[in-house]
Amino acid sequence: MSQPHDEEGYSEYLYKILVVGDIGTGKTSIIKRFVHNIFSMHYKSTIGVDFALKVINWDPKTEVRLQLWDIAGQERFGSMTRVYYKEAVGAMITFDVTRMSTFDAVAKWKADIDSKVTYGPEDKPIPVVLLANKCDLGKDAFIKTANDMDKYVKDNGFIGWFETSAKENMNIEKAARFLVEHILKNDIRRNAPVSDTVTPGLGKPQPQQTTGPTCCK
Ligand SMILES: Nc1nc2c(ncn2[C@@H]2O[C@H](COP(=O)(O)OP(=O)(O)OP(=O)(O)O)[C@@H](O)[C@H]2O)c(=O)[nH]1
Ligand SMILES: [Mg+2]
Repeated sequence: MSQPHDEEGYSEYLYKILVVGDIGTGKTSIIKRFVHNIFSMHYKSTIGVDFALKVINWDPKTEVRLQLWDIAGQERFGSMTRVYYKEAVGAMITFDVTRMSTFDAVAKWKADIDSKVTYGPEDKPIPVVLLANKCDLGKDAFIKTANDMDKYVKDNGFIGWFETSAKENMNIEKAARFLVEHILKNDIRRNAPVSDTVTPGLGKPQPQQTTGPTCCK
């Protein structure tokens, strides 16, 4: 594979990011806000997996393309996640601050990711950021204190956590940038030129694996 730098030192990176978390916690809404800057209260549950591409001009010489895999909450009970997780280099796990059960499920999602996807020769866990979503529904709705959350993420191997709101557009970009910083620092897949992995002209990237899932949308 060629180096990602061209003659002028311009680099493009493509990273596959998983967005997981229990049903209705706001994964699709977070992605729609991040990619298209739109939000709707209308709930249409994702079936299987959906995709979105977000291009970030990281700095004048670096473009980062995030291929976001929006995995349906109901997939925690299915058998496809191993296939969906393949070659991911980072993840976001969401929970709904008004529903304790969705927070309880966070550990299950994290364990699922850690057991099914790693990076590098040492098989390190991929960086995962925790999103406490729907924080617009009120501070009182928040089910953990900030100190508890700091401790929780440290104890459970997350790189960090953010209170987010897809509705109010709060902290989504910040959380994504934080994750990308870690991915870049890890130097994961830096040698993969974008032209090898992105289908030109398609807003919706194709799944990278050949034995992959049927995309259900
Ligand atoms: N108030 C509020 N509502 C939100 C927020 N994010 C999502 N919602 C609402 O929560 C519901 C579920 O959001 P989705 O984004 O579809 O949730 P999901 O995690 O993709 O759900 P599945 O695809 O079923 O796994 C929708 O009615 C959204 O409008 C938020 O930040 N604040
Ligand atoms: Mg969804």
